[in-house]
Amino acid sequence: MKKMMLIGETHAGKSSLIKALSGQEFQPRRAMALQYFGPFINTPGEFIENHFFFPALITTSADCHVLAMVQDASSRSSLFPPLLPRCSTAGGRADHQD
Ligand SMILES: Nc1nc2c(ncn2[C@@H]2O[C@H](COP(=O)(O)OP(=O)(O)O)[C@@H](O)[C@H]2O)c(=O)[nH]1
Ligand SMILES: [Mg+2]
Repeated sequence: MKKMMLIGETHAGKSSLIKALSGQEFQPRRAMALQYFGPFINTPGEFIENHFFFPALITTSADCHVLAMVQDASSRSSLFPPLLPRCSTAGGRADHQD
């Protein structure tokens, strides 16, 4: 099954997006842990807010086909570095055929 991992700051809207895409069955957990739900991998906001957790993000992303970077459109700042999308396709997923 193809997996989509969602990353983004706390309150960016990751859990709401999974809920919308999965038909409202998703129950987000408050615990600061990865949450697997069908094809979705939800990550805590802390994983992108604290560089201490970057290794966990990188390791988990190896298990997913799509990396969704969720950004609060009303926020004046973003933690995503401009070149992050290019880095995340460097592993060869970008030319994956299926
Ligand atoms: N206006 C607006 N609010 C949203 C949207 N998506 C999520 N929210 C609200 O933003 C807050 C944080 O959303 P949540 O999904 O818990 O963010 P997460 O911490 O990234 O999982 C909640 O109060 C949501 O109701 C959206 O598309 N528009
Ligand atoms: Mg959440």
